[in-house]
Amino acid sequence: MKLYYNPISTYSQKVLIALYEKGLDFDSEIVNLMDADARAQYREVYPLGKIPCLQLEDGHLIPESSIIVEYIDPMAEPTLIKGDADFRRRIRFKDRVFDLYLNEAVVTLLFQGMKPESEQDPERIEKAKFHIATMYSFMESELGQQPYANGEEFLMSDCSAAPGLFYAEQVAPFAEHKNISAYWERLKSRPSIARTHEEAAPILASLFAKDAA
Ligand SMILES: N[C@@H](CCC(=O)N[C@@H](CS)C(=O)NCC(=O)O)C(=O)O
Repeated sequence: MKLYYNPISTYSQKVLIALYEKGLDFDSEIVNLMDADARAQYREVYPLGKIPCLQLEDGHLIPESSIIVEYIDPMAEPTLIKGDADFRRRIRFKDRVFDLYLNEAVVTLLFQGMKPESEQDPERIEKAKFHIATMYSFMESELGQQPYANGEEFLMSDCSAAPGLFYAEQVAPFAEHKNISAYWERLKSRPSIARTHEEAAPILASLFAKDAA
């Protein structure tokens, strides 16, 4: 199987974390979303142009990060979506809200912050800040009771939380939230997550160098 992705893309990182946790072999192709030609070329593969997307040997496509994690989950340990139907629902719920209200909101702040102030959208910024504050309050309370998003074990919901928190350190610092900070230290120390940071670092460094030029 082959993963279309980019090391700095949050949704790609979520899938990479799951693949690295499981030690699965896969081919990969980096899609440069900043390049119009590369974007057009990738739309020939997946018309929506979204990454990540997993392509199977027979050419079948599996887009959408959560669906990819669900697809690979039975292939190897550790299992990332487990338990009875209600517990699995809880894992999926956290995966959803981390995607929609943490990850999306953090990326909005990141992109808005790259624009000159006159081109920023105050309404989008305000909504993103509201979503992040609400998520931080929810996470701080939940993580007071348990080390990982859904309890004692690292699961799909943690794969989803990590990429948002990675960028949140810059645009929505959470140092005052002691439980989230401890959770982030716990996540960062996992080899799967550290590896995604190492792979993103050179691309992020070159982006910021261009910004500074
Ligand atoms: N719901 C999708 C979201 C994927 C997504 O928005 N990926 C971003 C990169 S992190 C992307 O492909 N953006 C390009 C675009 O929107 O055209 C998932 O979970 O995979």
